[in-house]
Amino acid sequence: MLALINTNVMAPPIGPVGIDYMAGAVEAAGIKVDVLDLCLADDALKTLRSFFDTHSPQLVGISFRNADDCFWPSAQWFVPDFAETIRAIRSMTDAPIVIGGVGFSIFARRIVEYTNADFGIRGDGEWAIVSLLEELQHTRRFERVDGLIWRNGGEIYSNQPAWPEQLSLPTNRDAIDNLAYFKRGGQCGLETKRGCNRQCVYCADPLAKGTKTRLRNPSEVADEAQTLLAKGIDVLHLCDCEFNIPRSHAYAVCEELARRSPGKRLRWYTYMAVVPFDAELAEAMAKAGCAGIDFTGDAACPSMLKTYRQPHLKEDLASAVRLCRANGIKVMIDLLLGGPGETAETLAETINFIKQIDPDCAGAPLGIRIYSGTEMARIVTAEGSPEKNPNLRRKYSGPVDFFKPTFYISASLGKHPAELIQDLIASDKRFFGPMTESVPEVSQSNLSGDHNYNDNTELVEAIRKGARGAYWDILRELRGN
Ligand code: B12
Repeated sequence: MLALINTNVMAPPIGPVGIDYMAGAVEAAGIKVDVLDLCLADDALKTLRSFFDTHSPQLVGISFRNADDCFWPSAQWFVPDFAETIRAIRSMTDAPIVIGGVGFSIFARRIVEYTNADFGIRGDGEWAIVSLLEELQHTRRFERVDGLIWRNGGEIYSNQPAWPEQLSLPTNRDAIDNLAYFKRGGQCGLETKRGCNRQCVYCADPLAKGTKTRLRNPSEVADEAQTLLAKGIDVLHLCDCEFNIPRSHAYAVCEELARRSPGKRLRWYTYMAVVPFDAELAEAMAKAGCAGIDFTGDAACPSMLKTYRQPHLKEDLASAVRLCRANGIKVMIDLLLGGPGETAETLAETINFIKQIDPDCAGAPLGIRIYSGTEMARIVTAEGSPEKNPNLRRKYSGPVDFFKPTFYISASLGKHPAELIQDLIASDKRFFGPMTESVPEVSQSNLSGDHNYNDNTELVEAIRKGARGAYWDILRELRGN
C-alpha cells in the first residue's frame, strides 16, 4: 500500500533511520509497507523498475536526507539529482509522490516546487504519513495532515510542521538492513529525542525538528539499543541535535542504559552542547558506554561565541575536555570558522586556545552554510544587497539563493582564508583543517585533512577493513593521532 524509498547513496553509507522508524509506525497502524533502499541496491534504476513492474502502491514516500554537503568549497548540491530521481519514479508509477526527510524539511516548499512532487511532509513522518494515507483514501481533507505541503488549484499550501510533543517510536528497527549499514558505514543511528531549544544563529535543526525538545522515554531508548545489539550492532551514533539538552533527560537515558548494562558491550558517540556538562554527567555517560563526544564548540574567543549566540565560555571548553579525559571519553571540538566579525586575530585566539586545552581532535571547517529562516540569513540581509556582499561565497551563478549552497566567510580574512587557518593549525594533526579553495581536486581526495564525509574514500576503506565508530574518531586514528 505504501512504498518508502531511501535515495541517500553517499559513501560511507548512513542507514535511513527515519525510514526505519516510519515503517515501524506505519505497520503498527495496520498498513502494509515496502521499503526500497537504493543505497544498498546494486542498480538503483533496475531496482525501482522491477519494483514498480510488480507493485502498485497507493502512495510513494521518498526520503531526502542531505540537500547539500554543507562543506565549503565542495558545496555539492544534491537537489537537481534528486529531482531526476523523482522524474524517473514518476515515469514508473501513477501513485502520488510524497517527499520527507531532514534535508527536505529545511527547504520543504522549495523542494516540492523544484521537484514537482505531489506532496511533502515537513517534520516527523511517522504519524503524518499515516494521516496522509487516510485522507487519500477517504475525505482528501489535506489541511488536516500535520506538516503537509500540498497543492490545490495551482496553489501550494503548507500546514504547520509535524512536531508532535509526545514522542514514542517503534523499537523493532527491522525495516532496513541495519547490519549491512553497520558493516559498510561503521555505526548505526538512534534518537533519544527530537528538537532543540538553543538559538545558535546558523543552525537548521530548529527548521527541521522544531524549537522544543521532545523526549523519548529512556526505557524505550534502552529497548532499542538492546534490539540493535541483538542484531550484532555494538557501535551507535546518536541522532539527537544535542544529547545533553536537557541534561536531566541525558542523565536518565545514561542511567537506564547502565542499569541494563549494555554499556559494557555497547559503544556510542554523540553530538553535545558544551554546557551543561559536569562530572556527574560525564561519569554517567562513560558508564552507559559513551565512547566519544563531538562538542558544538564553534569558537574559543568571546566575541565569536557571542555572535553565534553560544551560552558557553572558553573555560567551559577546557572543562569539557578535562571531564572527557578523566572518564576515558574521546573528545572532539567542532569549530565554525569565518562567521560575521571573524578576523585573523579571533581565528588565532580560537585555534591557539584549542591547541592549549588539547582535545583528541578539532574540526576546523571554514564557512557557514546560510539557511533562510535562521538568524544568519537575517544578519546577511541586514548587511545590504547579497549580490554585492563580499562575505558571501557560492559556486552557482545568478541571484543569491539560500536554497543553494551559500556560505558566509568574513571578508576580513582576506583572499586566502583557508590558507590562513592552515597556517595557524601549522600541521597540528589534531585538527581537521578547511578544504583549500585553490586546489579542490586535492581536497576531494582528502589530502588536505578535512572531515567532509561526502564520498570519503579514506573512511570507506578503513570501515571495510573493520574500523567502527564516529567518523572523526576513525579519521583521528588513521592519522595516528
Ligand atoms: C546524526 C547526524 C549525522 C551522523 C549520522 C550517524 C548515523 N549513523 O545516523 C553523521 C555524523 C555520520 C552525519 C554525517 C553527515 N551529515 Co548529518 N546529521 C545528523 C543529524 C544530527 C541527525 C540525522 C538523523 O538521522 N536524524 C534522525 C532521523 C530519524 O530523522 P530524519 O532522518 O529527519 O527522519 C524523520 C523525518 O525527516 C521524516 N522523514 C524521513 N524520511 C522521510 C520520508 C518520507 C516520505 C516522509 C514523509 C518523511 C520522512 O520522518 C522521519 C522520522 O520522523 C542531522 C541533524 C538533525 N538534527 O536531524 C544532521 C544532518 C542531516 N547532517 C547533515 C549533513 C550535511 C551531513 C553530511 C553531508 C556532512 C558531511 N559533509 O560530511 C554527512 C552525510 C553522511 C551521509 N552518508 O549521509 C545536514 C544536512 C543539511 C542539508 N543542507 O541538507 C544535517 C541536517 C545537519 C545540519 N543542520 O547541517 N550526520
